[in-house]
Amino acid sequence: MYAALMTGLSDAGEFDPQRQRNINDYVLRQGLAGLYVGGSSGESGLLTVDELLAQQELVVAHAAGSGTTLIAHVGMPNLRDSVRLARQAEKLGYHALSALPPHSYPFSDEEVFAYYQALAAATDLPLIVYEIPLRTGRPLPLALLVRLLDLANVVGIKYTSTDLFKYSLLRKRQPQKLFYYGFDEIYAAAGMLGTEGGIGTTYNLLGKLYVAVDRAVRAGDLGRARALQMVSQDFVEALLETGVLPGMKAAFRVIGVDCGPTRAPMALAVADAEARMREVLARPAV
Ligand code: NAY
Repeated sequence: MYAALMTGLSDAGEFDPQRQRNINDYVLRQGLAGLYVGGSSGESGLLTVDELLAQQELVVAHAAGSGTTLIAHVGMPNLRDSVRLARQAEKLGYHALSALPPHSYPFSDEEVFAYYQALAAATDLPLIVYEIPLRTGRPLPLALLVRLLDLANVVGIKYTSTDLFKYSLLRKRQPQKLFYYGFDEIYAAAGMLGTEGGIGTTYNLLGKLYVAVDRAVRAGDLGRARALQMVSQDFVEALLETGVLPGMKAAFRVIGVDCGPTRAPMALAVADAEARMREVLARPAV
């Protein structure tokens, strides 16, 4: 189970190394397998490539010796930047890469395929492709996902879609690949169909909860899995009102992790976000 690591910013909205360390310190104590660095949860769509390169360096130095598996997300709107991030991640000793599909224009299936083919060939690192219609504007066809998983160096997929039938069909066609599910609030449902793990935003704060959900699913204890998943659902329901990332940062502030705001234009949707987060975090866990 991997936290899609969040990013520490200063009050003025600059990348803030100390605040990044504050987040890292907390997340590294959650008992997770590793970190997914520079993804959507890290506000990568709002950061510059230089900031993402600096964050990669900081996280690898901070996590050194902790036994944490590090996946660098390198999916940028253009292939050049993605390759630049991927090559640095390889040099720094990241264990794997992942990337959003090209997402700034309505790209064709062949453009998406060519993007992943070039990225997979740019380093020797294993690559995890990504299905996330919420970010790309369209679900990738099953046949394209099957082809992408056949590419050399591609070891698996981060699947962030509610289409669990397509998920199952893809697993059936690519049984040797790794499947990480990306919607935290329904992880157990995908887990029931079979996952190698999950990668998510709320794991930053509730990592231990997701480790427990995953264990319950694997043990076949569906009653416990459901009860634990409900805790995550209450939390995500509150986040959907505050805005997911701004609300997560409010929740971090509530528990004393100084992480700063989100980068504009991303902003809190409500004025009393910290009070809401305090209330939902005070509810008894299972
Ligand atoms: C990342 O950094 O790429 C992700 O974390 C993707 C996974 C998240 N999905 C989206 C659409 O952002 O963790 C989820 C999501 O925030 C959570 O399930 C709440 O809906």
